Amino acid sequence: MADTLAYKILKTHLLEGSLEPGAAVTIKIDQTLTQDSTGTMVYLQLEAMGVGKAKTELSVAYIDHNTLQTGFENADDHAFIESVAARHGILFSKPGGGICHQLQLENYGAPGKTLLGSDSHTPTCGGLGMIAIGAGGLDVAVAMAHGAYDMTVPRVLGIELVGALRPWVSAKDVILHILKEISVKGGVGKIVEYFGDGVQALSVTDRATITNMGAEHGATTSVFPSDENTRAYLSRQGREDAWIPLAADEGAVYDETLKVDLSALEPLAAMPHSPDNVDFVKNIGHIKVDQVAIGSCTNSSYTDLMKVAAILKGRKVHPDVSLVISPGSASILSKLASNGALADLIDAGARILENACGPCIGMGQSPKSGAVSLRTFNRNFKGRSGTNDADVYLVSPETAALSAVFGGLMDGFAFAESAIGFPLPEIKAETFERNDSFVVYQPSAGENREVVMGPNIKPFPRGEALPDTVTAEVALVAGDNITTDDIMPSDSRLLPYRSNIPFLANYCFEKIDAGFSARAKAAQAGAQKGSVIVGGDNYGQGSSREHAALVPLYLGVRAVLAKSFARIHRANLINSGILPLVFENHADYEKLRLGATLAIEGARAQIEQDVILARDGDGAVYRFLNTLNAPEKEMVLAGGKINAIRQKAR
Ligand code: MIC
Ligand code: SF4
Repeated sequence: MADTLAYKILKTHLLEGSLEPGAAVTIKIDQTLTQDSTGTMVYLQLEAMGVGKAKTELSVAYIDHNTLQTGFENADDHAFIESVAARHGILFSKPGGGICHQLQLENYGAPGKTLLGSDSHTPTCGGLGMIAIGAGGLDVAVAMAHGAYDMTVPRVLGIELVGALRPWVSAKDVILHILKEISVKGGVGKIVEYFGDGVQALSVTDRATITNMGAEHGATTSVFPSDENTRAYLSRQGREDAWIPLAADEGAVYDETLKVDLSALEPLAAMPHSPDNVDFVKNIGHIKVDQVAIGSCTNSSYTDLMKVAAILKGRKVHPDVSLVISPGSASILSKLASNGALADLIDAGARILENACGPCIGMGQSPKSGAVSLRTFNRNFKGRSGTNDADVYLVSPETAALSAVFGGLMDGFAFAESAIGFPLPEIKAETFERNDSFVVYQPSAGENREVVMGPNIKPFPRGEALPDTVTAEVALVAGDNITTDDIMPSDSRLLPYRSNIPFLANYCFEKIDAGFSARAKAAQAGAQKGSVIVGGDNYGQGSSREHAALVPLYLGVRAVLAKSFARIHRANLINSGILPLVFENHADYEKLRLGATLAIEGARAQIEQDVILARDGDGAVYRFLNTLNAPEKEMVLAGGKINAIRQKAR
């Protein structure tokens, strides 16, 4: 049978189960990555498993999110991660080396391999022809302990690319166009596979921009073929030996297809406050801009920054604009320094930040009140910048740089046609010296290395076995597309506490309902002994942070009742022993009010049924679809994944 590229890679990694859409399978994981803001939980969990050297071919622990170090907390987390990495033979990438996804692409990604990462943008390496999946921290810890990952087989959406991009239009516009077409939930349950003649017109870093932002439409991952462009990229990174050619079989059939004519695309922007709220830059008009931020794992490659430098060379950043740039890696910054582009950026008035996530996760550079901020990043959820009333637009590096000069949102096409327009120079691909200065190679599993744990690192909460009757109070009714940033906000104030769940618990849902935490605590201490959260469609979209499940677990949340769930968050709830239940009748969502009580009687037996019934205080019965597969049922019954693993071992 002719296979899609995605299924070809999955087939060579299949350990258990059969590759059919919707089936539960276990696949072999070749590589893992963690970053520091999810990493402390991962390594606490890995330590709790009592295993030795990581079973993967390669595992890397990056420090890139919490690099402000405003107090001892971040630095303590780094030291903890470094010590555990040493115990398990995991490479440690120090702060300053760059952003995990960019570094993985440059230094370790390889076509045909699988990668599991505790960050939702792990699919960046899909640009190299890998199956790279973002997951909750516990799943990544298990992958390191056992070299395997349990997943539901996705369907494959084939996106055929034809034509080639015109100047001033770039990979960011391709993925913004796709988000406009399929929305923030259009990829859920799917792998997006790119094919067609247009693929060859895109470099590996262009492809990585597109697969990176596949996280925003909710896909399990996105993947490009591995071709001569892939070989050239790897060879420029000094790793041609990692190259193999890979593509879908001739005649492969996709579950769905979509066609994108690259030559027809124009500069686009995602408007506040969602990555799929996309329109043409020319339609949005020349709105005044206060801040421009260039970087993030989506658009911080050498080519991206060279384009920015070429646009800024000899020009000045508009007096009303603050332009900040965070390069993707130390190698990129070093190259910009040696070829003079860094001077062009600085001379134009750009503020150069550390090679890290920085403003993308609200670690500094929050814009002023009511500001318009243009960002080359991937998420513009309300408040994520650290300024709740800021309007964040997501754009390409070209659009960002031009707009920084003009002080307003600027369409590259209009610029190119104007008297001052100039052709965007072709950026010459560069050969890179590998920069190992930020990587600590752990020679062997130093199991005797002591784990270094600062006072901010608190134990993670553990679930309890599902009781026979679950009683709970509705502690929150939320709308559609609730993000994990809504559930567990992250910014420079809260990110230092990623290893301190009790502290974070005070801020759960803070931005959308500041009373939630107190209500959940009261329900936990009261007669119902716990609470439920009611949500709309695509509940839990966005990041992979399992804090969005661990904090509710700590607060006594027993179930989330929603119209539908985002993939990673659903898995994180189950891993924590929290029931994700899907409304059978969406009209019931309207009926459940804050403070209502609910009882799921015979919950342990009901877990085996297709429909789970809950009764409210007035006797009304609500019906929920049970979407749990067999291993997921075991986890919910046991009160989470770690308990289930322990039970199995016994
Ligand atoms: C994000 O972009 O939201 C993050 C911060 O990288 C998260 C991980 C986290 O919350 O630590 C993600 O994308 O998974
Ligand atoms: Fe870091 Fe932003 Fe990428 Fe998340 S999306 S990994 S915060 S750069």
